[in-house]
Amino acid sequence: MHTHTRRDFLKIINLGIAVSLIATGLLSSSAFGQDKARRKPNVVILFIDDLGYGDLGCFGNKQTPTPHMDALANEGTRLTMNYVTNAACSPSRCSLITGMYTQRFGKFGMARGHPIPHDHPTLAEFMRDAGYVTGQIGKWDLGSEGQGPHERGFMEVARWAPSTEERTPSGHQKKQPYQCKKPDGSIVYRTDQDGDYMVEFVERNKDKPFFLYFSPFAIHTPLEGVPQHYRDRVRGKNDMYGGAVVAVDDAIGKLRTLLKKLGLEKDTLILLTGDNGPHPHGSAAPYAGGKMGGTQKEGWVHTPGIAWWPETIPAGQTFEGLLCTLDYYATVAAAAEQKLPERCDGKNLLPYLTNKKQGDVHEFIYWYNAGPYSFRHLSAVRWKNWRLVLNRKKNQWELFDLRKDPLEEKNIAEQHEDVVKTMKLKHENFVSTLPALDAFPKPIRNWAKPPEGWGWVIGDGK
Ligand SMILES: [Ca+2]
Repeated sequence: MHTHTRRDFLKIINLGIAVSLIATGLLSSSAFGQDKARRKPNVVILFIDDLGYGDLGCFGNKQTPTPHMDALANEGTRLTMNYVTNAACSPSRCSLITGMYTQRFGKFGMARGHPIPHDHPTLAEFMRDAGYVTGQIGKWDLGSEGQGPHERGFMEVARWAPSTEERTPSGHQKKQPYQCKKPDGSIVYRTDQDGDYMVEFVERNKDKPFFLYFSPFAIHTPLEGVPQHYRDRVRGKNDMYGGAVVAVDDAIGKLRTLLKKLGLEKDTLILLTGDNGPHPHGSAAPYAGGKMGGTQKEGWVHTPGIAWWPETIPAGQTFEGLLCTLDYYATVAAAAEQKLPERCDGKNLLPYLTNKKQGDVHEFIYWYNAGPYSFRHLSAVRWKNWRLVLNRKKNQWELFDLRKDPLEEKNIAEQHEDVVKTMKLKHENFVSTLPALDAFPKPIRNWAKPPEGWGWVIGDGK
């Protein structure tokens, strides 16, 4: 009943928007007005936890079969210079959901529990207010208490399924986060459940524009509990990690199959990426680095990207321009034909993906962490083929040509003093635009989480 009430309300809201658009003449000049068969596009963001640049077949992986993500790449565009500006999990999610360099609101590093701005719409609030049904599945890991997905714009939130626990040999109870116990006592693998939630959301909302943020816990550690049938599909010994990737691919396959069945392929924009570089069992190839000990290298912040929107974004393309996940907000806003909020740092990718513009989307991309969690602080700049990074132990800037030296083995700062000077100056200028470290209160430990249980929280996202 609750759902129907809200849907009726939404119909009225949508009708109101349509009437006002017609009245102002906006609809007649829009893509929807020119082609009556065309509806406002659905948007799906597939944001995979710890997905490395080299973890997918379409990005060169030979061990792990990922046919569904490869199909998205073949039917869409691969983004080969796709960056997260603030790894790891929590700041990366804040970047995507706010479209802002998170340091602008005081989140200089991991800083779990640091609040996201109250006076700036999350992408979910933005899309809800644009007339979309907004849905979230999986891990949240951003904002402080009171800023859960169901409180910051997501109208339909999949509850976080309870984990099972087992007793270790030493007698401790240990959670099994990928093994979820259903009310009937049966066990379901969390990634399978996340895929089923995706199907439920799309089935429920197929007749209206929807925005889905799919952020599964996979392929984050612990590397355990992956069903054998997924592991069996991986070549080589790395089958627990690879099997987790295969399971994500199968979940995405459920979405692909459903979009095809419902005839929604041409009306749906999908953006896929990872929140940070891989666990040591994963692959950042051809780059080095990732989470744990690899946070100073390219592979921690350079993730695979795929943009898919049949008949709008051409099939089989590779886009090599520099871009970052801050651009996803701007791109989604453009797809929904909405004006971007003022404080967003990203740019609309659609002119680049449809070949109306060429080159780098951002001439420079910056990394700057400060405050606690210093072991993984990163100060770096990307420009053209260059990567300038502060070696924290030596307190000196090092320069690498990623095209010739993707593993960053040869520091060529001395041979290119002019390049170093330009990039250092740009980095200083960027840092000078950020607030002081002590301008915000310290993060609280009570961070926001999705509600626990089974099924959905359905409301107004407030
Ligand atoms: Ca992560």
